[in-house]
Amino acid sequence: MSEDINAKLVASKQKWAKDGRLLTGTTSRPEEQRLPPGQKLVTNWPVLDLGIQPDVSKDVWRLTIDGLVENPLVWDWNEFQQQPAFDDVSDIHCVTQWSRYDNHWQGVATRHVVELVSPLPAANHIIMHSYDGYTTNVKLEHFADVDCLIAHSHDGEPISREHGGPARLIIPKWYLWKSPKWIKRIEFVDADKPGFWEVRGYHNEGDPWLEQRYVA
Ligand SMILES: Nc1nc2c(c(=O)[nH]1)N[C@H]1C(S)=C(S)[C@@H](COP(=O)(O)O)O[C@H]1N2
Ligand SMILES: [Mo]
Repeated sequence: MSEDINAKLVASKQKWAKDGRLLTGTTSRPEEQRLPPGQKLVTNWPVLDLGIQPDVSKDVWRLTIDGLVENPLVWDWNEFQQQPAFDDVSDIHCVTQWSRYDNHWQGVATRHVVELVSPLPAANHIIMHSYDGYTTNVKLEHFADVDCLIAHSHDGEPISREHGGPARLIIPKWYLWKSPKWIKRIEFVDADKPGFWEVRGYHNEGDPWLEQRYVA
């Protein structure tokens, strides 16, 4: 991890986790409700990260997909663009309490990635690594969900550098810390490994409907 991460910001978020801030104690998903418990709707799009926003131009960008797979691969930007296009509209929910509805994402479906690389039977989790040193972990089945993608565009515009451009993951069913910006490597593994926030008190999964913000 780079040393220029914003240590103060990390420490204060870690304290929030420890104190269980923002928890409302909700444990079910009401059918009619769109806004998860404890969230507030926003129409802007806040920026949250470790304080480093790597400048990854498309000509140096590479995405490595490896680990326990039959066909590991490295894409440059052109190869990434040549993959079947996928687009989807989803809501985003950040653990710091804001939600934003109807985000239109365009990119490449994670299901397509899984089909291409062909995971070995032992692979059961995904570790995602970013250009700023950030990592986060999800189960393979969650990574491969129908609404997940490696996105290059948001609401019709290329994803800006501050929001993780040129490409970031989008895993809409989890809080947004599970959606790494500036994606660099997608690693298939046979044992779960908590990522940056998961070792600092955040929940290992992160379902907004179950308020899986922090570990109790
Ligand atoms: N590479 C990277 N991805 C990251 C982060 C980060 O620090 N680095 N922060 C996470 C967190 S905690 C949040 S809430 C979202 C914020 O995404 P946004 O800035 O586009 O709103 O990015 C997630 N992905
Ligand atoms: Mo976050």
